[in-house]
Amino acid sequence: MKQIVRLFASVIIAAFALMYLTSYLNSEQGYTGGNTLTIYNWGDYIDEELIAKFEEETGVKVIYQTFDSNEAMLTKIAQGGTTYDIAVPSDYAISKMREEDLLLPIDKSKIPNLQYIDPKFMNLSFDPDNEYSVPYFWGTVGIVFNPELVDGKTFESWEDLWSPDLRNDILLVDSAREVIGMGLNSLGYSLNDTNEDHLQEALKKLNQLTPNVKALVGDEIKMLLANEEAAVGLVWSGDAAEILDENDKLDFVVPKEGSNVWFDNMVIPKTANNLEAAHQFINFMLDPENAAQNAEYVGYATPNSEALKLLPEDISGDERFYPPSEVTDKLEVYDNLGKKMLAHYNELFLEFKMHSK
Ligand code: SPD
Repeated sequence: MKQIVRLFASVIIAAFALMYLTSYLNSEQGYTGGNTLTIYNWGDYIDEELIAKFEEETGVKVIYQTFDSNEAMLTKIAQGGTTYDIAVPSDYAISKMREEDLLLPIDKSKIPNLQYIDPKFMNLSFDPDNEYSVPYFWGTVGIVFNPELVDGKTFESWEDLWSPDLRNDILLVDSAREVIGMGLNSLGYSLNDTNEDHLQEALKKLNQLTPNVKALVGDEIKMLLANEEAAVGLVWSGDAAEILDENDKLDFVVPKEGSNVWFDNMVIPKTANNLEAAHQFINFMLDPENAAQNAEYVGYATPNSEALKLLPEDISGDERFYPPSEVTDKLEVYDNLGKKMLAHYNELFLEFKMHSK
């Protein structure tokens, strides 16, 4: 009898362990069930208090996962096996996801707060009519520098990064389009250039930068620059805003040859499970108070004109992070260069990374 009880107990324990393991693996892979919402966003890109507020207001449980590049996000969603309800790709990645039929159309009747988005962020070329995406944050790419560590040097031009005085003193954001784009821009080429000679010239130019490159890093770039572990960084504008908030000795510029202006939008992947909650979440993030809280927390520029009015003037009036249209009109948006060319950009980036090791 004792043996039967022991066997029964072991079966029960094994069943509970299996249930726990399955639910853990499911949440790790973005599988959802019940009233849950699985979000796939960039790291450090939301005020987590807003997730708690959304859960409280709606009763929906959020499973939150992060990525560190459009390329990583695209690969994961394209390979299938995940059921993300929301993802936050950038411009060219949205165009690619539309092309590969990875997105569901947005039901705008469920997003009344769309009225607060400044029209200049709507109907952009990567998603005309915003059929598949809703603006989240936008920004530029530029140089953060610490005037005290660079002997008063200025960074008006990308070329300034190649100065021999900056040996082992530059951190680069670990992202293919940004780094290859910088190489192309430094030579006066478009950051969407597909001419093989120009791309090879850009790679050669970038390889010459390697003595100055201390490391290619992800979100840690903010902490490293704020803590003065390096004098200079190639960063996204919102990260720069956060760095300067931590250490006001530093400054941020967009070099004169030009740079990238980018847009990160919320989308609903085709494999989503909870469309109702996905629309609820998008609408929630567009509520002006929530959008302002989020923008103040993460440091990135909000496309929400009502939220902008709620931000302190020292944030909304800072043209380094909210550049006017006269400035952004001269910058380029990344094009969707097509599968083959995007893969080629990634290969060139890997070659550069191998060279800088
Ligand atoms: N830590 C959040 C970073 C988000 C940056 N998105 C910019 C994408 C530019 N293509």
